[in-house]
Amino acid sequence: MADLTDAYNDYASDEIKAFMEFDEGKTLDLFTEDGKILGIPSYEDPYMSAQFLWIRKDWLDKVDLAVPKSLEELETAAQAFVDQDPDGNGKDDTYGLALHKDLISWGYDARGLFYTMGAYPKTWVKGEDGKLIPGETQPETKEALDLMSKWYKSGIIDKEFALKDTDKVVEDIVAGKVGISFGEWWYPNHPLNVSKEQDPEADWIPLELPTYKGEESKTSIPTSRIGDITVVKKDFEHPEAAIKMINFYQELQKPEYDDEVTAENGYVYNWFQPRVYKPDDFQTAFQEVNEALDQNADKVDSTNTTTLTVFEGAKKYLDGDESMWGLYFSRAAKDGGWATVERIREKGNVVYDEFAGGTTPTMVSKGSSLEKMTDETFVKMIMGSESIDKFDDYVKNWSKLGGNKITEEVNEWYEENQ
Ligand SMILES: [Ca+2]
Repeated sequence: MADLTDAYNDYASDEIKAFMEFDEGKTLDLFTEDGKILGIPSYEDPYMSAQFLWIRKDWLDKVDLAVPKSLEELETAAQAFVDQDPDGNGKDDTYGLALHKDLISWGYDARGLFYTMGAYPKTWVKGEDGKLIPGETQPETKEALDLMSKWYKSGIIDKEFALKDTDKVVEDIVAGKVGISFGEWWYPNHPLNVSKEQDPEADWIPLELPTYKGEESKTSIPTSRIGDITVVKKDFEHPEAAIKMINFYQELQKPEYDDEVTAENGYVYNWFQPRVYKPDDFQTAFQEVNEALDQNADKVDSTNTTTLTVFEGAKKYLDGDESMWGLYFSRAAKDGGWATVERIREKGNVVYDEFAGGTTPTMVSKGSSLEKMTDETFVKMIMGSESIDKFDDYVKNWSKLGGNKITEEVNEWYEENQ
């Protein structure tokens, strides 16, 4: 691959350079070897993956409980959602915490609960000795599974969770069967908006991860949410051409070109590869939209397309268009989803998943069977069909069946790339 260092330094626009600096150059560093830039990555704000929780405030009010701050208080609320008929229909038909068969997934899963307890299964966090450790085999993970098995017994976790996929859990959320879900900032956009449509009383609010043993909890976030990477063939005569194209496509994404950049005008390459996206578009939108709303402005002036979309939706919502609630409450509201992401960012309550090295050789040969063993063992332990005391056996098996080798490979990568 061609060395793009000079081309980048000489030709990349100030905006592209600002994109690369958004995460202090962390992502660009992944594609830099011996000081040479070999690829220009497009990446997203890793805080988009921050886990927190959504809870029904109207149910808390019904069972006469304050907004929970600690894990113990969350447990009390969740149990009340099981026992005290929060939907008031006289039937024993609600449960506490949304969960499904994939405990570590992309939504309505157990990541937020694990992170609350300092457990980081299926991520690689830096240990005290500076080496990366696999979260799934650590004692904190055992502790979290133990708590979940207790919650399964007490009905906080649905008895059918192991038979449910994300669609089924979403059905429960929408149908008013469950009052708490760990997850991300975008939930209001779907499915919480549908929950509100079904039941206008459904008042979902976001909360940062509860405290645990008196300490603030830290969500895991990836080192980087990498998209496409632009590279140039070695010995290509004009490596700067790639940089110029990146500049060009970035420029074209600006709202001022919206009328011009249409298929009729020949712009049919909207998904062409060298697009580098603004990593902080949601953060920028949140700030700009709130500044404009605070000043009662009718318009928002921005080169960030997301700002324009969010402002328009927020205005409509504030003028009474309920169909815009999801967009408003996920992206703009000061007590909404993205606002919670910003609070987590300000406090720095994150633990990075430090491994960004792709798939190691032993992951290729053993990774999927190890994951399967992990998933099955954890679900069995929660359901009580396998004792938590067997966790140490699980760790031994995991290590022996390829886990130790994978850990070595991951740390070899880390030594070369940190
Ligand atoms: Ca009920």
